Amino acid sequence: MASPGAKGHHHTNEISAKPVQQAELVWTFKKAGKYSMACFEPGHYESGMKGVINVAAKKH
Ligand SMILES: [Cu+2]
Repeated sequence: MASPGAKGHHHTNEISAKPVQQAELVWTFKKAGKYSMACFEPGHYESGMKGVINVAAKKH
């Protein structure tokens, strides 16, 4: 994924880490549902580095 200032697009909902580094992205989902997530390093998405986050509705 692109880091700030790097070529390409950058969104607030993305994060990048170098090999062996760790990084954290905290995201608050406002609605239940299925959300797609993926890695956009060249070739990664095509290799299957993607998934779906299933956000369950809050139990009352
Ligand atoms: Cu990747």
